[in-house]
Amino acid sequence: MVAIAADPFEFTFDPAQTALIVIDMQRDFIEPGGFGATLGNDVSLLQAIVPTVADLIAGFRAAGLPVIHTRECHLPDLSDCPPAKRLRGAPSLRIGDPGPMGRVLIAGEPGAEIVPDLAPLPGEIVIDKPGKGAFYATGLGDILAARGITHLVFAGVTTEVCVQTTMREANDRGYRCLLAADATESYFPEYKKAAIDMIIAQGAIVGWAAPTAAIVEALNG
Ligand code: TIU
Repeated sequence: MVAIAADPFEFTFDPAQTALIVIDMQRDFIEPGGFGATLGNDVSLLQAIVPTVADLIAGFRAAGLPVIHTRECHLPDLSDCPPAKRLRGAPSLRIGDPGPMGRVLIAGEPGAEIVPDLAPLPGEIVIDKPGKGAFYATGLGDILAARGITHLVFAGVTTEVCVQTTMREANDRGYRCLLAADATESYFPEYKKAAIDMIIAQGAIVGWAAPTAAIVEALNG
């Protein structure tokens, strides 16, 4: 077992039963002209964590542990995109509309790809998900069960939307969940802080949080 100094208390795990889940580090959320920007957000905040997420991924790869990437995106015919999602609010472009990085949030379009600095290696698992949570309507649960994974480390965007939703899904399924606090970001810094506070409150009611450097050192130290 390995131990990491974490909030609200030490996180212990067997590396052989641990995987990294990198949530939605896609051009559509991180680059101008994509889904995040169409919702009115400043994407530069999210760009800033790319090197830290790269360090975390490198640490898992160096330790020979699984790296699982997710992408929020929809089928080209939008059959997996509820109208309640597509018609929400007043974005400048809706899901499926043509934009500067292809059709917004559609699988196979340039905007739905993971940013080049964090590109999955051949053989790494990539989960396309229609919802905010990575367990909903995907094979993630079966993939983790087949590999005997019991502990999950999380990174990616955005903290209070897809990352928190997925951590809550995982927590309810019995996984022990650690968030790499500097490898996740929100368009709203106050929501990032609030999400982490909620996750670790009440004795890790959803999970733990620790810095990337501590996680990488524990894996490879
Ligand atoms: N809008 C926002 O903050 N997030 C999303 O729509 N998806 C993810 O968090 N990936």
